[in-house]
Amino acid sequence: MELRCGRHALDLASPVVMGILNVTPDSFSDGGALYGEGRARIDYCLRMAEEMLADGASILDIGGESTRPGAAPVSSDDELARVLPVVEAIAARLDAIISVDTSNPVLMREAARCGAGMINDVRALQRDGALAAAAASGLPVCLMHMQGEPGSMQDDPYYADVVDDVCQWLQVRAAACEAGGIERQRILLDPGFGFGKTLAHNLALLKHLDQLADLRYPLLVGLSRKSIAGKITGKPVGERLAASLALAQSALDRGASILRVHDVAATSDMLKIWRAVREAA
Ligand code: 8Y7
Repeated sequence: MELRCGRHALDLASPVVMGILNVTPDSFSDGGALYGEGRARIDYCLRMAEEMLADGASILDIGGESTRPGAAPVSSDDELARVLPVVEAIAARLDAIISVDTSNPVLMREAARCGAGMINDVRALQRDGALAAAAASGLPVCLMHMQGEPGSMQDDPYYADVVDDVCQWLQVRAAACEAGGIERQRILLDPGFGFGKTLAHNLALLKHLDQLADLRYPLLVGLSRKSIAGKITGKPVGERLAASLALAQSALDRGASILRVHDVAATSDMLKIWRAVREAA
């Protein structure tokens, strides 16, 4: 299946890697190393983007709002100022599909105008005006499940049946988006690992990801360096690569199409092996 992402086409017949490019000052896994000022910050982002593309990323996900539990909210103006110059610079210089990680309808419109090819919204277009902005952009949208809001989502997550609940919720959101003018063929779904979920919830969602795949929308998953890896291995964020690769491979086996990751080179190698085994006689 081919996804139209602005001026690019994305072939999802085989799974692909989405590289994470955080432009927040407090991104948890890189300690905000990306954050600088002005030209230096944009040049740093360009180098990171180039490296991720060379390492095998098909999509770059650029976000300016940290969704880490307890992170400070960012104003719309600050979010635009962080993200747009980077989208613009990458779109002008690199042949990349740029995904913009935002819940902000103003940024959705502006990013589409600057050359973004996808919208990734952890709030599944529930903010006022977001659905209309995404519809007008003509771009594919990733609808992610989250229980609660980033500040409090890990306090006491509860589900009657996490797999059924998440599948049903995403189906309802997808239907609302289709009714609002977003064609079915540009909708992607994501169970939102770590967003209002205990370890048991995350593991159940991963084990039964095929049930979400059965809804017949392409699936995007973000498992890279997350607490699920930390809780099982006891390792800190910087030492979760092997665990993250194992999680990603489990997701591939159950129908994931896009892997949202920090470690693009390692994930691309894993994906090559996975593909070779799948295509073997
Ligand atoms: C996800 C995500 C994050 C995810 C999608 C992190 C922005 C936290 N996680 N977007 N964003 N899916 N679609 O650890 O799982 O990267 S931020």
